[in-house]
Amino acid sequence: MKAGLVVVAVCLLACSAASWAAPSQESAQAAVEQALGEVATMAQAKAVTAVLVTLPDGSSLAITLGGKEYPKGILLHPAEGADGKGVGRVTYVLAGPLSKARRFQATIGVDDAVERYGRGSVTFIVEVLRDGKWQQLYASPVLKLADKPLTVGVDIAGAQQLRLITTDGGDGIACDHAEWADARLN
Ligand SMILES: [Ca+2]
Repeated sequence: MKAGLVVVAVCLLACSAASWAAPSQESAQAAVEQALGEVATMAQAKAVTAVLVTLPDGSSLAITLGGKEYPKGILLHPAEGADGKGVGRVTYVLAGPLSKARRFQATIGVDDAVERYGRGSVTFIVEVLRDGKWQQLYASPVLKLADKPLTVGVDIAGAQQLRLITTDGGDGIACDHAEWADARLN
């Protein structure tokens, strides 16, 4: 895989629940492994991972929140589970250089790309595994397409794993282009 590019989710432009392809377990694991490798080589720059929105034809779209483009970030579109609720998760093992990370920061919101459809509503949750226990460090309100992006900054010192979660905001996953723009560890 190219350095600096990790695909967590493949998202089609047509905005419906049926059109979105959930990442496979294999691709999610590959994303984590790539992220770890990348951070290992970019530790001095305090960078974490770069994830672009990649379309089926191989082209990429910049993440755009509130009219601002972000060259890096994570698209974590919730997927509908057997219970009908939409959830997306990605977990990073904070080993090696990552064990020195003290803060996780990102700008969160629903990508402007779904503006034409006039919908999209999600929540964002940050959890860490510390001393063998999962702790929730952050939970956003329901963010809708028209809402201003929010900034997340949490203390992750001493954590062994970092988990990012998005939910469908309680109304299904259609157009839920949930994005952690400029996600980084410091
Ligand atoms: Ca939703």
